[in-house]
Amino acid sequence: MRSVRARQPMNSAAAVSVVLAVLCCGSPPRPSRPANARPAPADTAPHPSVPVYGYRVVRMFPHDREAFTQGFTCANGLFYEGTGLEGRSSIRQVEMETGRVLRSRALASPYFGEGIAVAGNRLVQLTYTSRRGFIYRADTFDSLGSFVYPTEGWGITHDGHRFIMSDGSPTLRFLDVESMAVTDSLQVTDGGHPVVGLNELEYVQGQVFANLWPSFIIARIDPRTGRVMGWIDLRGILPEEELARVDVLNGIAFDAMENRLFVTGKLWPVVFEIELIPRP
Ligand SMILES: [Ca+2]
Repeated sequence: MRSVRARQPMNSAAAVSVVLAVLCCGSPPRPSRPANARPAPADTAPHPSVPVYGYRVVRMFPHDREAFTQGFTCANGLFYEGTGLEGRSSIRQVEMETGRVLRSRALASPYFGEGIAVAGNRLVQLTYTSRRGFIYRADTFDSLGSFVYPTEGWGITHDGHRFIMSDGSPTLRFLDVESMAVTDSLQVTDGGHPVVGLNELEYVQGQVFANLWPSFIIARIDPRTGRVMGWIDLRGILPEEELARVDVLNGIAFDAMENRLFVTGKLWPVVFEIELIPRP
């Protein structure tokens, strides 16, 4: 299954049309995908009763076009990024202003790197189908061990007390920060309907932001109830001419110190700092 995502980068234009259909019609055609591909959020019709946000680009930062971004976060004035694909997976410390990789550590095959989160001086990295995660010192990337979990690994974030992880289904799981054991789980719903495709995560001021694979849409989730409290629509953030060269939106980072929100994606040329604009 992992080769599907590796060898068949998602067609962003197709995803946009799917999401557009969802937003406009509520009953979109299913995209043509291999039977074993990950689920699309075609069943995830943003509920009209919750706010929809557009965006304003505040600033753009360089991003490595070769980085198949699977995890993205912000700590200590730096970006931390996890990249995927077998043989190309890594964790990175990145200087915000320049995009320069200050430190990196490769993840050996056959592991396929996925989401990352930083808690204190620990960086946690998930893998796609191996059901094993890795723990590193966030400052040196020295190994601190590994842990196992019962599902695929997609996204992970830290809410100050627990890790929260996704596996592409509507379920978020909560992990104890010391034992890394799953202690709780939650179904994410919108208008009573499960929300599939939850991918890269970021804890932002009491909510879990999750970008939905494969789309330009972010769900704002109440981590107490699982309910979607709002949708962020990032369609149009990349110029048309870039869409054929990149893969999907897959990175949300929040700088809690300066209240800055960043997004990027797989093979994207830039990181966008954005401000959310409520739509009437
Ligand atoms: Ca993140």
